[in-house]
Amino acid sequence: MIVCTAGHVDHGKTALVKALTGVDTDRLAEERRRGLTIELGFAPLELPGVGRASVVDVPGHGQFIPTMLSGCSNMDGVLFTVAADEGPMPQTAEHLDILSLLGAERGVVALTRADLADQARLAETRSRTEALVKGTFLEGAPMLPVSAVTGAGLDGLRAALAHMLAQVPPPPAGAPRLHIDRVFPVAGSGTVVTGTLTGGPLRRGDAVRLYPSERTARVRGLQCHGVPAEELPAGTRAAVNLAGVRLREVCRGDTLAAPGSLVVTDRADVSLRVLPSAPFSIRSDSQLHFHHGARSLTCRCVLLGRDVLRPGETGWAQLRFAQPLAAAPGDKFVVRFFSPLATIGGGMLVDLTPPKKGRMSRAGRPAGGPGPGRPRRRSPPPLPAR
Ligand SMILES: Nc1nc2c(ncn2[C@@H]2O[C@H](COP(=O)(O)OP(=O)(O)OP(=O)(O)O)[C@@H](O)[C@H]2O)c(=O)[nH]1
Ligand SMILES: [Mg+2]
Repeated sequence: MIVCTAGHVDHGKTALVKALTGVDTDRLAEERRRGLTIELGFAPLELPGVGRASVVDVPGHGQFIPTMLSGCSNMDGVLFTVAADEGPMPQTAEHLDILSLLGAERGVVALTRADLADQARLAETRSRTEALVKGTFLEGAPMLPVSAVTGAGLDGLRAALAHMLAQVPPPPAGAPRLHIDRVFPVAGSGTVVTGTLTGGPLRRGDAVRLYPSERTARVRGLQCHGVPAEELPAGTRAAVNLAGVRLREVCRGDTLAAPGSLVVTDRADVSLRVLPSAPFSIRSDSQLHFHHGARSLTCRCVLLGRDVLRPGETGWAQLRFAQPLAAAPGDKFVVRFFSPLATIGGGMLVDLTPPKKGRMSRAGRPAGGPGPGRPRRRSPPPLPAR
């Protein structure tokens, strides 16, 4: 099972992961020099009654939101941090928005750096955090003061995380999928990719496909946190040694999946929700950053049946991607504005092979049909419940 961290820069995510697991997930020299997480970090977490879970430690700095997005796209639960001595900050709210858009269902809130806050400050941070999470998946979640320096509160946090993961339903028995977040060579073994395995188990010897290139490869070896395995279940961090693919033929953001299980497309009809807190509306034909799994693309957003989608509204749109997208219907995504760079909304991919729809379809007139006056080829289905 996967727990991802979240929270503003310097709010003690990495220090807390180290205090819980013994692993310093800031492994790059630049990260250690700057005291800043830049890349995703990974650590095994032993929890009473649960066994071994995996922590994905994400960066908090606003500049690294795409990396944060790639780390939290497939989590079972969230370790949400707010520094007790500082309280909620901009990326506290932005990470919460992103997690909500990605469908996060459970989490634990750690009020970190509690040794730096007196009782009054702690109470203020608690009440501001409660106000922030009201109406989200974190409303009513355990909120625990902790210190990575003194160790105060860590046992209670472990128990809360174990309780949270005990609620996670068993993994599905479908086709395996892994959004690739790292690619590296291993001397004598060739190409290794890592990611969070979802959808179904992966076995040594399995034939797999890399998307969107649609290259075929074979699983030569598997590891979870450095431990070799013949088979890994969905919901684990996986390192996959691939036969039949060269290092330069695969990159971060690609997806490894069962052959034939994903659609490669340049457009999708989506249900799109604009965050209530979004500073702007989305206008038809806007250019947006599109985030799905570990992949970031650019797209043009054609609103269907309207010219503008305002903060708090949900509507139908056709997204036209500048680069190929490999996905399955029902996948979640997040969109961000170009300038200023801000998370604006997200939603669900509904139809990955739609006819092209344009301005005409906005007025409920022909969509994709060759001539004016033709009936719409397909009207959007009713919007799913929020
Ligand atoms: N006193 C005290 N300092 C802490 C505690 N936790 C973290 N710190 C300090 O806070 C600073 C930031 O900690 P990090 O763990 O790197 O914060 P982060 O949230 O991982 O930061 P990013 O990954 O860059 O977003 C460091 O100087 C830590 O030593 C704590 O519990 N008590
Ligand atoms: Mg960090």
